[in-house]
Amino acid sequence: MKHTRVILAGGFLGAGKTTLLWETAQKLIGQGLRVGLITNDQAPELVDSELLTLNNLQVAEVSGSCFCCNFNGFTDAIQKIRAEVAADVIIAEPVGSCTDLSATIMQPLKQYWNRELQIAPLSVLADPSRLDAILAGEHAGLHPDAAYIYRKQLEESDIILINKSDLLTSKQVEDLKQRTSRTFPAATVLAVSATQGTGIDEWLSLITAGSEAGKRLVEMDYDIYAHGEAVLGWLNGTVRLHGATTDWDRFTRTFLENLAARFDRENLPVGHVKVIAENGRKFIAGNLTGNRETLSTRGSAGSSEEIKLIINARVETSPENLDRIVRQTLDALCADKHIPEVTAWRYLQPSRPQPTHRFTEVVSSFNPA
Ligand SMILES: Nc1nc2c(ncn2[C@@H]2O[C@H](COP(=O)(O)OP(=O)(O)OP(=O)(O)O)[C@@H](O)[C@H]2O)c(=O)[nH]1
Ligand SMILES: [Mg+2]
Repeated sequence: MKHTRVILAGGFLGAGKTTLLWETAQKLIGQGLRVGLITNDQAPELVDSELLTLNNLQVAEVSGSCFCCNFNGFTDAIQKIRAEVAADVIIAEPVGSCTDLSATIMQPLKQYWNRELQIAPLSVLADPSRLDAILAGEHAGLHPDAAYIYRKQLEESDIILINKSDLLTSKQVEDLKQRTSRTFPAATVLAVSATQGTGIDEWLSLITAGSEAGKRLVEMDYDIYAHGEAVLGWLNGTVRLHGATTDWDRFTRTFLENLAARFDRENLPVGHVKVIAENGRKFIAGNLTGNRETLSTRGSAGSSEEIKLIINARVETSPENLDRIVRQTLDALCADKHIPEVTAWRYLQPSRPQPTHRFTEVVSSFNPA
């Protein structure tokens, strides 16, 4: 069977991975290529998968653990997409709190899947405001061990994509690129905007030019890494709301605003809170990638008597507290107007990463003809 190119697009929670997957898939499909996407999370019921599927993209999901702790689940997802759409390109988004991907994914892929797959360089996205703080030796509002994960993701990357460059002036972009290159000299640094589609062609050219993939392994302290993940409470829930006719755009925005106000008031750093409200094929998606100022929504779910709401929250607090805050906020908003029917609800603390494979040497990227 022909080679399928597999692109791993990592990066911390909220860096813009799913947005990049969507935008890149549109570009590649426009060029006549068949594209498949793979999402990943510690638990099922993913906003990301729903969002991409609603946009008519072919998505496979690995949920229940990260790619590195379920390498076979990851390669099964690759096989499934290859069988279903004969994909020319597969773009995979690992969990945002996951690192050590060069040792646990890139090297095993090169070692065991070299005949079927063309493995692209490890690309890691960074949100400019968090990146700016990390480069200054700060913690970007995160627990120091979560900031350790952020730094390690960049350190092991082949390509660093400074995303959301539309929020910066060109001088700020240049300055950030230079500082990033100085701190992570082994990586190629590009600026992109996943929402505007800029810089993506340059990134794809670099990938298709046959640059080396998984060029280096980095030292990783699994105690710090595990703790950096464990400080995050994780909640994935799906709820159907029935009741009075409601403007769901306003509802979703208010829900996120109330959540943000509560997290800010209680000094709980937000990794990423994402919500999608679906009214048939109409939907609104909302995100919170830090304090209340980071709140954004897009799309429109219109008005109706019923909605499906998926909530994925990653916040630095215990999962029990996160559950309490999300439930209380939703209940208060529903009041006596909506009856919430929970169809799935899980909250957890990510367990210590135990990768299926962990290579200690770099595998040559040689691709047989
Ligand atoms: N301004 C701007 N916002 C962006 C860009 N890319 C992503 N975003 C926003 O950043 C937020 C997070 O985007 P996602 O694509 O969901 O981020 P992610 O990395 O997939 O997040 P996780 O899956 O939770 O790790 C959303 O509000 C996006 O609209 C960009 O290029 N510019
Ligand atoms: Mg995502």
